[in-house]
Amino acid sequence: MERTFVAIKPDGVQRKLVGEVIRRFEAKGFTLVGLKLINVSKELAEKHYEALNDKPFFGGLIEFITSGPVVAMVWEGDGVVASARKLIGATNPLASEPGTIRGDLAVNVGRNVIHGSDAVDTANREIGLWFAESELAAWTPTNMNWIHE
Ligand code: DAT
Ligand code: MG
Repeated sequence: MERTFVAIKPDGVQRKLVGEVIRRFEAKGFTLVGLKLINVSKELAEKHYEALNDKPFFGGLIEFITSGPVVAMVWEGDGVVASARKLIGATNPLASEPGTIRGDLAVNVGRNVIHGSDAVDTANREIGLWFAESELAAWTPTNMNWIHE
């Protein structure tokens, strides 16, 4: 089953949006298989955002993501990687569609509440970076037959 990495950034935690974000993923029909609240080290932040290390905003991004606790999650489901990106919305919240998390809850690209992996291979890399295998729980929700035919 496909998995993706999702993180509620320090702004989302400070703004008490953790429940709101989890509610949306649960209501959609995805399954939570990993969850922890952590202060992110500079080392982990830099590895996570490695692909952006030549961008002018990289320093600010690392400072932001390490500025307070982050809720790191792994969600499971058919097509969850691409679907999570749709639930999350465009990177710039002013361009995100209403109905998306960023579109409904944010206004600034540097305070866009949530991260979601952008592809299946990225998701696997990010899950491995943030979680030990022993921190992930494989389980089958009892309502599965009411979500999938
Ligand atoms: P996304 O988080 O939608 O996958 P990304 O991977 O391109 O977007 O960038 C990672 C984060 O970096 C993004 O959520 C917010 C920040 N960021 C991206 N572009 C930015 C910009 N032009 N100015 C400031 N921060 C930016
Ligand atoms: Mg990205």
